[in-house]
Amino acid sequence: MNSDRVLQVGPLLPSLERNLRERYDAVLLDGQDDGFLDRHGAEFAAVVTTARVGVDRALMDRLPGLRVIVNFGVGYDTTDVVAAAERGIAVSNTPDVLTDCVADTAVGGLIDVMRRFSAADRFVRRGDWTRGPFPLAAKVSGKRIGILGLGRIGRAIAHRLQGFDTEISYHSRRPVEGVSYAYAESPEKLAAWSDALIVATSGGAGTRGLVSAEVLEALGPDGYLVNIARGSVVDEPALVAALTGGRLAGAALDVFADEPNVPPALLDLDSVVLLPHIASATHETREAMGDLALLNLRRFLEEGRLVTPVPAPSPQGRRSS
Ligand code: 8YV
Repeated sequence: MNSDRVLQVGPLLPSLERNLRERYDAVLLDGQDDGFLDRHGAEFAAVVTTARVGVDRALMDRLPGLRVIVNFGVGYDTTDVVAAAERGIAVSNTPDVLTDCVADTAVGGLIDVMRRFSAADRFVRRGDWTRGPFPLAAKVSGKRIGILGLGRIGRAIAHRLQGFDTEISYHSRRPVEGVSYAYAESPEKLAAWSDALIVATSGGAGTRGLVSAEVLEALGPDGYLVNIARGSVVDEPALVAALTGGRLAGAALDVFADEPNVPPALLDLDSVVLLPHIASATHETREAMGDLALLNLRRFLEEGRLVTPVPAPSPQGRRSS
């Protein structure tokens, strides 16, 4: 029996799916009958999945021959990396290749929510311009921007925002060496200082609810929130309450706690920019992510090593991507 098979878990980029089928004769788990894993689970050495789906402990238990999980996406909070480490299963992700697009989206969201471009677009389409001018918005250049999580993406956001003469401060688990931005001791202190707070941490247990009701209160009624990280990092009910109660000026959100479900209260709010998790969603970047996922799979199956392994899990570690 072939015990080196590749299992696809969750829908992937069509070109990646095609490559997996053509080069590895990969099998798609979705749509298989209930007994499929009982009959064939032991045959799979590799899983290729996406940051949106991942592999939990229960699925690993049904794949006793599994040696590698290749994750399409930089975030891997949907894969239980502790369970993988216990079983000696290697895990890879797709860092770096998406940094530009995610940082571009953060800056785009920031400008959109502060200058109210999406709201102004709706205003024009509704025909409201013929009845009077659009209300004034908030200036972006020169503002104080707090970045929560100064990993690759956080740094790329900061780098872009320097071009807007903004002041930048950040909070992460510990100060990052070699950067000149001021370090804030806590998310609350960062939010209290910031005109806008950009969330760029990784998801998972270590960052769950990091942007709490207290952090949103510190950001205040003139403050803006941008989230391109994970919905789990923000206390979403508290965010909705702050926005609907006028205790936060606005938010640009690419990620939500229960995607693709967006809190209904946000749908009618003109002060929020709502994006369907598209920060990395360009042809160029998604192809590069697919190529890197394939490279990880090939190297692992041929040479037993990954090109971009995820860091070893640290208990409750708060990481930045
Ligand atoms: C993608 C992401 O939405 O890389 C991540 O962590 O969230 C995004 O790039 C995801 O990987 C697509 O499935």
